[in-house]
Amino acid sequence: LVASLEQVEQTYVMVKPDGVQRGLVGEIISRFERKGFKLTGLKLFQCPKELAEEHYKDLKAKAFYPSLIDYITSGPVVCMAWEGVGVVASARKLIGSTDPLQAEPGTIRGDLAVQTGRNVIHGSDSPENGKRETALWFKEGELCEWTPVQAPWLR
Ligand code: 3AN
Repeated sequence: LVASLEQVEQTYVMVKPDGVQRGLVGEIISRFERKGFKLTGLKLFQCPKELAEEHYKDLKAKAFYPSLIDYITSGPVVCMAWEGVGVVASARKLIGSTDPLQAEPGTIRGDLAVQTGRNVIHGSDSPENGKRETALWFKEGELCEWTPVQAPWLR
């Protein structure tokens, strides 16, 4: 099965500061790798306040917005760009519900988190936001387009 180019999506996934502090980076990256998606960007990054505000601009009116900005900028995050057919919805499934107590066991939040305000990971919620957020968090030269040479059946 060869994926047509239009079906290939991009998503932006980020290990939040609590995930980095708790030493969950390898575990989280590993779940996406094992699923079979293609990593096209990866960096450890201290997020400036302005970028956090841009990323979460749709939540500006929420009461938790100031604490959300403090949380995301409290320490380094791991930024990832993943590519693949259906990667946006699939990443959301791997991640689990926003409230970790509602997230199913087997998901990242279901297995590794308790509180909504410390839910370890972010994943884009639509293909459109996947593109927007990837462009927001990565500069062009930081992304890598590559073709897996030995295992084309993984995509
Ligand atoms: P998701 O990250 O699952 O897409 P959103 O987009 O509704 O969820 O929320 C973005 C982030 O805002 C969440 N990951 C979480 O860190 C934070 N957040 C959402 N709802 C709450 C809440 N009720 N209290 C505190 N933080 C929240």
